[in-house]
Amino acid sequence: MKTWARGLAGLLLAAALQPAWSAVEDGYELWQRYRALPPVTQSEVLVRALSILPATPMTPTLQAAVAELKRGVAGLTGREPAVSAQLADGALLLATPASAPAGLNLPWAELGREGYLLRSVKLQGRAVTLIAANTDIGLLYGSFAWLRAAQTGADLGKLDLRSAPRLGLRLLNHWDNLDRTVERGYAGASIWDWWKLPDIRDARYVDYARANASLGINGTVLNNVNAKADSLTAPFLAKAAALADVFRPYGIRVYLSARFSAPVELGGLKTADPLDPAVRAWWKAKADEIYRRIPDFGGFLVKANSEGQPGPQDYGRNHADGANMLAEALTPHGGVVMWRAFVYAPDAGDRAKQGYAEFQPLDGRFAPNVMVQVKNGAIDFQPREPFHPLLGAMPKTPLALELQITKEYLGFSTHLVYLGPLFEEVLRTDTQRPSGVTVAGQLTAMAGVANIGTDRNWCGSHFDCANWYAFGRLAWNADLHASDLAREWVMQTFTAKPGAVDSIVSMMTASREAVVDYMTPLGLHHLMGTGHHHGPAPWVDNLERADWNPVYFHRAGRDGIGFDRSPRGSNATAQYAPGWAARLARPETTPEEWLLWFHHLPWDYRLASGRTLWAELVARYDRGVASVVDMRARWATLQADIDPVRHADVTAYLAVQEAEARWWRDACLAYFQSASGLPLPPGVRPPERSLNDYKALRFNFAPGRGG
Ligand code: BDP
Repeated sequence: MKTWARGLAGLLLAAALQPAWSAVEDGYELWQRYRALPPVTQSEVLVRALSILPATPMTPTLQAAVAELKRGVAGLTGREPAVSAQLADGALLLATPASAPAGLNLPWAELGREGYLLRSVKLQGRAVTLIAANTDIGLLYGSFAWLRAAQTGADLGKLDLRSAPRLGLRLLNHWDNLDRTVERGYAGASIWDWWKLPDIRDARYVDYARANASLGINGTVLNNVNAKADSLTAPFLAKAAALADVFRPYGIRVYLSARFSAPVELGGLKTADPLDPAVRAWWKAKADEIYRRIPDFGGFLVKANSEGQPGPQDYGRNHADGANMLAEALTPHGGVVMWRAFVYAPDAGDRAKQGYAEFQPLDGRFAPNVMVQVKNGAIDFQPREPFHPLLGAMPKTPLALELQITKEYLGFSTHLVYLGPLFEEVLRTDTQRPSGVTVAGQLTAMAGVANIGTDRNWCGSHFDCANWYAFGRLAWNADLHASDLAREWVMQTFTAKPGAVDSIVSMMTASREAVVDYMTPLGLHHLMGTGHHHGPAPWVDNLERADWNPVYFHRAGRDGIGFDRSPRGSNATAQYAPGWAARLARPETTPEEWLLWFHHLPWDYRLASGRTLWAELVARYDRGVASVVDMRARWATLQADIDPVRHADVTAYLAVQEAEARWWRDACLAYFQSASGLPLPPGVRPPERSLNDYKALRFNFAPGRGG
């Protein structure tokens, strides 16, 4: 070979060995990128997916499953499998009990309506992979599971995997307004283009459905819990129906947030009293109208008598009266009501106690198709909260757990905070009602407040998509581990290179503890800026309602810091099961992570570390900042492993996060020092600016305030 030709061949070889970054690595494809696998894995996938043998009859859902398998295999291997009616070696065989070849003895009953089984078998002498389920939606979930297995290093020749969700309802809650603003949205505008619907159906709706179905999410509440009655008018129902049509093949039902006063606003009635026959008739007629348009409509989500929303208490009725009226209207159609327990009245004592106080006595009084939807903690989606005392305390009422995927209080979409560990922490907590029954064990449904918007990468940052992913996977199976989910997500989203995967997973798993440390360590909570919740503002004490002020929550002064919820204080601890109540009543037995949530302690109180409370607080703020510095350094080492565009995006975001973590640390220490009157421990860096400088900062146009 001529020298120049050898040179060229060398160059070409070098180019071939370089990871082939695609021009479209902008995050849009989420964890469904299906980029070419390394050659060895590629041939492994190829021999297992030479052809697809679909079940019959061919429904739209099955079509979606086959299309996804084709798309996935084509992307991963460069060769699209043929769809065939012949059983051949290397076939992916999609089977339901009706279409399965004779002689297959499978545990169909255990798969339920939505579960699936993946198994490598020999059938009539052929080596095939079975994707089996009782329904077409089970087959769709199974197809996604097979694609996940192919991308995350499973041995595709020895598959034997069975999975069925324990929770029947796994939902996203969109806090999207009809004008396309999004309450607590940090990823652009609402993806629902209400104005152009129902005629224009954005292609993005299909990709939204594919992403959700790949996780097993089977419902979506389209509009904000702070609802406008307009969402129940005929034009908007037509728009919701168009979305429902797009989502139906993917097993996703549409739900709406309902405004309790709609009979007055839309129906011209004088009252929305749930015991008034005319009001009941109005809701029945409305439900009938909705089901005429959306035959598989899921039901209503309701925020009532909370933060100014109308509700049954406006008429001297209780939450059960309100919820049961809506339930009655939905019952003939099989719909459900998800009635939120996020309520707190002004000046009614400890805000953390109010949800339990209003709802627990109503246990047993709700109609069977009502679920009470409870946030994971009793205040509001903080970086860390103890589990909500209602979880486990309403044994006669189906409970839905509400988690927030959008990071309202955790640095919006600019901070890298992987929420898997937060979700796992609450799901795994033993409620002791009775002992050994975890929060997950008390649930009927899970709802995640979505972080999705029109941003090209869907969630406002690449890493925030991992939170959507982790929520969906945990809603399907709460026994999964956050770190395993991070690994799956990284392998599908960024790279499968082992060292890089480990590095990114460790960044992700450390990130939740980091944000707790640099924002609200040791059980502190709600120190965020007024209204928008951006940045530190522990000094705020002038808001209309006491329980909107950070000073109400931390109570820092010369004598110490923390909210006394022990029996000597508000006695919120008594709302927990006796074992927990006894533990939480005393600071020595309260988990240190929750210490200042439950106790007001002197600054010289000694912690397990041997440090005083003041020194520990300072150390935690410092640890949080150090952890972000470490994340940044790790990410910098990954430049060769990640495509340049996304690597640069994350690099820029981490710089913002580090600056804001320092700001949080400095502003909080400056303020708490002014409260404690204590000097900083020796060697500790003083805050960069004066407390007054931090107090003077304003963020008038911070995102997420909604319309
Ligand atoms: C808080 C949000 C507010 C929501 C409210 C809710 O700040 O925007 O409307 O919760 O959950 O987290 O209803």
